[in-house]
Amino acid sequence: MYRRLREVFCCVALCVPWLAAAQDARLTIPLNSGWRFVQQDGLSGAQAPDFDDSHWAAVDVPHTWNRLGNQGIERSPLTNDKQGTGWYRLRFQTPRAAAGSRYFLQFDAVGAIADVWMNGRYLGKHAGAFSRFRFDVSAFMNPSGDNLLAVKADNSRPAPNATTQDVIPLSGDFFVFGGIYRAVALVVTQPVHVDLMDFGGPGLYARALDINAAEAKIRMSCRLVDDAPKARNVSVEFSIEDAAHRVVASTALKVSVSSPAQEVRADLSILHPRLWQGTKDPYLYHTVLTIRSQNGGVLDRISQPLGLRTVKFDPDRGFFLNGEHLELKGASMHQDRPVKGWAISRADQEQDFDLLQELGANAVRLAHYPHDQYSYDLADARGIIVWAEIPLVNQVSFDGSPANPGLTANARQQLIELVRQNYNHPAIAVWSLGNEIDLTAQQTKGPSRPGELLRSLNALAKSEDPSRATTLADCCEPVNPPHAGAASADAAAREPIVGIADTVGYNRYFGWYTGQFADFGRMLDEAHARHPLLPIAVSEYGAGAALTQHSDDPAGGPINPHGRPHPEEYQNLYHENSWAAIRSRGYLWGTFIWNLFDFSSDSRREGDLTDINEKGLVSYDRQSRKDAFYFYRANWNSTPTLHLVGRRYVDRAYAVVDVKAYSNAPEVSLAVNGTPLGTVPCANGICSWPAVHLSPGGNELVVTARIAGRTLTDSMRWTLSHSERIVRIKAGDISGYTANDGQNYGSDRYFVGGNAAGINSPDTPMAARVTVLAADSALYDSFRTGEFAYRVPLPNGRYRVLLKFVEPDSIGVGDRLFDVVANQVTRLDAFDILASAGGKLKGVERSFDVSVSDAVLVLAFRPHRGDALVSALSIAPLE
Ligand code: GCB
Repeated sequence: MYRRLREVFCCVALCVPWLAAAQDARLTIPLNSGWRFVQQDGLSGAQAPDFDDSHWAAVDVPHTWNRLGNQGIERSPLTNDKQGTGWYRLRFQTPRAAAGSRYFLQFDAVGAIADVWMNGRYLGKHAGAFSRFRFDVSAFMNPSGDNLLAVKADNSRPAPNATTQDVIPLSGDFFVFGGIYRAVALVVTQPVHVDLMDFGGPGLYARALDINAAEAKIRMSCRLVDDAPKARNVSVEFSIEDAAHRVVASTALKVSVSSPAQEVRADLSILHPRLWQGTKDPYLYHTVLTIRSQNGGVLDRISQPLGLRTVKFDPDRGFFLNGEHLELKGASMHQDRPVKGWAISRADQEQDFDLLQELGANAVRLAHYPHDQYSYDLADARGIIVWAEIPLVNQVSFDGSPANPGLTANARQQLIELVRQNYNHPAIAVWSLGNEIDLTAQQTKGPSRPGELLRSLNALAKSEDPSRATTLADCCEPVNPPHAGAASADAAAREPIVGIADTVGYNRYFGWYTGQFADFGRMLDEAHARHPLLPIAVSEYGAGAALTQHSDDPAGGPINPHGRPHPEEYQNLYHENSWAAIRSRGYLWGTFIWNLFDFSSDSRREGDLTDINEKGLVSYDRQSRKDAFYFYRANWNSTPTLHLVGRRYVDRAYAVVDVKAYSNAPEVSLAVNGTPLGTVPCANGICSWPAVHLSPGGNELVVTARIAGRTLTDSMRWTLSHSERIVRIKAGDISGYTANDGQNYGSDRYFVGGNAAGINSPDTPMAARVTVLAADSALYDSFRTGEFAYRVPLPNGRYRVLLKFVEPDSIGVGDRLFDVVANQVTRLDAFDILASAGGKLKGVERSFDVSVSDAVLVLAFRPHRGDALVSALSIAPLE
């Protein structure tokens, strides 16, 4: 009883520092407030205690000097993308502690290299922006009790001869924020303590040797150190507590400890163990290690999470948790936010996990580097399976040569840190060695050769943690014949990396960067056939979406993946198709959407944002869930979901529209302006009402459904600010256009057949773009071509049809001839754009009048020679 009371007391003591001090157990003092900061390259001498920092800014950590990513197509003046050095200084008092206490500085992460001084003396360097690191500062504390801590943080852009030249990541589609962007603490221990100098790890590790219904055998090991001059005997108590903190297993050993860290282990067993079962039951035990002196006093005590589970990857059947198949539906996340950058709070991380769970995901890829410990804690507590990774991204050298010893050492260090710091998290299923390390093909020194480094990292991960599988994310596996997404020309220049790790994830973007939606399933099947023994996952797939850019039909024009616009509706189409390809492939061990959140990337000028990758299902500020978020919610989450799609596209271009809702209801009813328009079944979360007629003015759309005995409703307002008798179409364009005369053209819509194309290909740089000679040249910059028709719904009546044409190709008169037939009557006969316009890239118009009597105008474009082509259609009533 006495002992139990002491344990309770020590547990309280861990949480309340002054009690801890009184008890002489470990004391963790946050050093987050009261820092001084300056961002200045080339500054020297700032580590000296008497350096004058009075003009520096007063800051608290977490902190970064960088600020990146804003709304709008211009970079905000508040942006700070400065990569270089920032200095931090903190004065603090030595806490009251027993004589002989040991002091450790603990940094949860500094971007990207930290040099640290205490009281003017150099403690050392840590290279790598994402891991926890510590210094033993016992010999550096000032006897006067006044201490000055100085930190130089350096996030110089990696380049040959830069300070970061051997620090991973060398590159990547994310910004490396500079500064002390996670917490700092001073840890005070007794001379006998659990080793804190173990690559930032907790010093206490546990793994299951065997788990069955009757018993779980757990091996606990710890690293003990005694910094006192002579060895002494201590009692090392290993115990396991259940979630209610009742001890369910324990053992104590008498150990003689001496200075170098020594490993002590014990095997414990839990009878009738309760498993950690993912979201179903994320039950957590805790391992507790208590070191006691011979008279029973607590010298050190730490606790770590313990979840009892087994994990298996099967090449044909996917992922198994505790022997049961579990379909892993996941998304990736980065760790940044507007203004705060990487200096995020626990509440931010909780919000991110809330959104992940609202989506219905049960897996997360914490990309592309170790995240804050708290994120892994959240995953443990909520039962989310984690893909954890080191920041080895895109390349292992600047010139394609194999990784040099410096970079190799850094990658190995960051991998050991990842594994040791996170070893005890049951949520982590797999260690990833890198991302798209096969991306860079022909470099100046020839093909990139990342294989050697990846193989050595794989062996290292296996020796650090034999219990977990490894993986890596591939972008560009060379295949023969090349699949639709692969750049075949440089395939030979890539060293194959698939198969180096135990499993693989494919990063693929069919219908975005490469190929068509339909290529995805085939590519996965081919990969599965090529690697029959390799468990494969989809580690990334995604498409950008801007909240303010919209399309009347996202299939109506090409998308420019690297530019603007990125209509929200395209992301919907992308995910509807991609998920359809993925969901049926039971051999995949997991799938991860790229990305749950928009994130900063300083090279991006896309959608309606600057410096942001907007493939998130949720906006950078977490305030807006994009429509595609609800598509997954409807498919993945059993919580009732009913969401009208397109609520941000309010001012509609067309009176006749398709209405769509995402829902997990079996059927949903729609009413527009109070008129019921029918109940439709929902398939794969999609419920559609084609050809809904809007009225001029405001339109109230309301959907209702019964889900699990509840009535759900959702509504939105769309306006039509012109007569339903006016239809203006910008052919071949995924987005609409307001002409110089104020007329509003919708994006390409009502077409049947043909292909969308443009005068300039989407990735033509601005300076190299050609323009059409016309009063409003933008109206001609896209077109539909081939043999095609438009079936335009219109109220019966008489209309004038105005068509706009341009000849984009270097062809001769007579090389492109086509008819335009309106409701069976030929209106343009063997029309020759070049001849009519008087030259290439010159706009030309033709108009004619038609009668509509069946509520539809069919305009057929029928080629005689070459392809038919039209740039814009304007249909307006005659009377
Ligand atoms: C990728 C990368 C990821 C990028 C993503 C994209 O394949 O792994 O870091 O952000 O593509 O959006 O292009």
